[in-house]
Amino acid sequence: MTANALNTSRSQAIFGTAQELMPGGVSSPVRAFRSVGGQPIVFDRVKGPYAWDVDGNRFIDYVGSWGPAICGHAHPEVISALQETLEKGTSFGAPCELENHLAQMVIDAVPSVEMVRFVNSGTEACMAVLRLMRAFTGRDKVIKFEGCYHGHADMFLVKAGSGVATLGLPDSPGVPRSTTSNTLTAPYNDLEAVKELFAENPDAISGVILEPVVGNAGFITPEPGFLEGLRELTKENGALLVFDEVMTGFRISYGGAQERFGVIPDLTTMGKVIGGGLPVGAYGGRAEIMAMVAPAGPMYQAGTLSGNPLAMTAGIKTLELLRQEGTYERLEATTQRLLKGILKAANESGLSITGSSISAMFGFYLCEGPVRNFEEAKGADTDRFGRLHRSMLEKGVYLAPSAFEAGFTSLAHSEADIDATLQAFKESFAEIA
Ligand code: KE4
Repeated sequence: MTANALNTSRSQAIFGTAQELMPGGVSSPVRAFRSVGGQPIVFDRVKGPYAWDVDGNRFIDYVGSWGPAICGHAHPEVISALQETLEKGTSFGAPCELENHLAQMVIDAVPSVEMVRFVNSGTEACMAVLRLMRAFTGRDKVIKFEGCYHGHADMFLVKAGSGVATLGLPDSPGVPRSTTSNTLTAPYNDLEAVKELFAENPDAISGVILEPVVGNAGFITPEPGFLEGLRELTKENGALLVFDEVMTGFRISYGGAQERFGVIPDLTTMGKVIGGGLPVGAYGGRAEIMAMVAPAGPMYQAGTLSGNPLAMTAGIKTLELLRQEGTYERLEATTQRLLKGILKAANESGLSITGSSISAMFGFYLCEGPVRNFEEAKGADTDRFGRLHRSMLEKGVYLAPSAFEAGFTSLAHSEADIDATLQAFKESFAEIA
């Protein structure tokens, strides 16, 4: 497809109206293409590894609804399971056995989780887990890392990643200083900085929360010893270690990053994949900590649609598909081949690039490597990434519309899809070099 051959007239008309109805025309900021330029593509439908826009253009999709579509979009078995549950209604607001079923699957899969509470988004899960950290330890401060994103709750909007980084926003207005004064930050992969924060705040830090593999500042992996060091530091200081696995959960492995790296936190947040495309978040961990959550204990958290049968059904079927033999070997092979091909194509065009992949997550930066933290990630050429993004769209490949997001593959991405993607990268790198 030659450049500018993409007809996006209906997308433009629909998005034009959207901007009159909703701030920025979107329901979530990163979708607005603000950092990559051009106008968002309005999706009409998705299936497997593909998305079609309202003008009939097909794209090979590496966003996958930001993580949930790990089995491929609209998997037939998920759809039929949903249709069956739909006959019984959409939301009960009462206990249902499907919650037991998904809860048992999560507990069986994720090493740190002995009990779990379902919510409706990753943001809710992270809000609740912070309240639980504070309730359990009686301490108010929390350590997070620059570039990590734990949803949009006030106390986490400090040097956050994802859309906050994408839009280059200073920490958001409307967040009182009093709310974030207990949020301490350190550079990712910097154990010394964490040690200093503990020394400066004796007996005051409830815990450390992090993305065990960072997917909200591009793609940053933990250096050897980093996760293990945090495990020791938190234990030494009577603080909790919390892995935010909303993105990595059931993607880095069936047991998440904690299983892959062999470092077991005290609490874990989850989302995306466990909802199979419907709104589900969750937090879980050691039973003695979870026993504090109302109504078992005094720490309050609630939600009208939490644990609804439709969302539970999509999550159950998705995890059933993922726990089949060979799933993660397949995801690893697909993603490694893609990433290696991207690096090779960029190098052949003389472009600076650094990147990596783990299981079904990958990312690259248009700069010299390595990128070990958010400061180094910000050194990437985001203007050139914008030109790359637009060029790849013209060639039928849909990348995350931000240099500060990770890429996602799925069980539906075929060898032919990867070959077509690598051909598009080769042509696009030549255009932007
Ligand atoms: P949600 O509230 O968006 O379901 O989850 C918040 C969240 C928490 N923790 C991690 C590690 C996350 O990645 C997220 C959400 N991820 C972004 C994508 N980088 C969601 C996309 C968006 O904001 O539109």
